[in-house]
Amino acid sequence: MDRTVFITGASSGIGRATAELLAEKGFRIIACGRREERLQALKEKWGEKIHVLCFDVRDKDGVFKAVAQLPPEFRAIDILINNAGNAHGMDPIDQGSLDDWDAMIDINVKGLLYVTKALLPSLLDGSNSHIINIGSTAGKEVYPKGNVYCASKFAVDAINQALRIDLNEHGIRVGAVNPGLVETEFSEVRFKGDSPRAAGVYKGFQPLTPEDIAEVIHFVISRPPHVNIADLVVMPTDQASSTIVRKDL
Ligand code: NDP
Ligand code: 8X3
Repeated sequence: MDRTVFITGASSGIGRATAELLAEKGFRIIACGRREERLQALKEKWGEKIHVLCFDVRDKDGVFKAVAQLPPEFRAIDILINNAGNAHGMDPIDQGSLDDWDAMIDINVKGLLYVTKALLPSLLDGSNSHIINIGSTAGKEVYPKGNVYCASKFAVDAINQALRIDLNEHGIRVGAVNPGLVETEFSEVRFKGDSPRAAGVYKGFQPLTPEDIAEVIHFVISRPPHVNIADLVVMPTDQASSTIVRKDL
């Protein structure tokens, strides 16, 4: 197995677990994020299979420069996993912070588009290329105070469909994996380092782990070339919808 996977947001959570699982399965990984030391730790663990690429997905020029700097052995990308993203804040819309709104639209939507655009020449060159977009149950159902985060994930859903339509004639597979509640640094970021509040999100029920989603992503990318899993929702058993979670508090 020598396919090359470009993963954004590989420094933490779902992206890191996916980078680790795919490295173990023999894929070559381009591990992206802003926190270089975390990505270097991945490289130290997995060696030559990992190439570290540090950039902020909001930085349009930085994205294209980073991709242009890939060494020859990592230039032919087979699989793009658009995973980088976060929620910033959780407020009723009349009290929302404009900076939080900018962050979510700039990272989750525009950043995903920049990375995809930068990699399309390589993906179009390949014969079995695949794009996986990490959406969310928040991109299927709006929940109270989810407003702009949900909007950003609804946009990911639309972009996932649009890419599949526009790239159909090129034979590129495009699909989304939409997780429900996964315990990662997601809520730490959303609540700006308020750890007790973040931990509270996952109390009283069994959330998904990042490894659960990594396994699903591996399943999706290891289907035969004629099989495209277009849109997949994965929730903890204790979760029935964005707002209905069975808790034993
Ligand atoms: P984490 O906070 O653990 O990981 C987020 C990753 O995104 C980090 O690696 C971070 O890297 C990267 N990232 C964030 N902002 C930027 C940026 N501006 N430029 C480059 N990279 C960035 O959260 P998750 O693993 O949970 O989130 C991963 C994806 O899964 C997100 O798209 C999220 O919306 C989605 N998701 C999460 C769910 C959950 O319950 N946890 C459920 C459904 C979807 P760094 O900070 O080093 O740049
Ligand atoms: C993350 C899932 O429900 O916290 O996308 O918004 S949720």
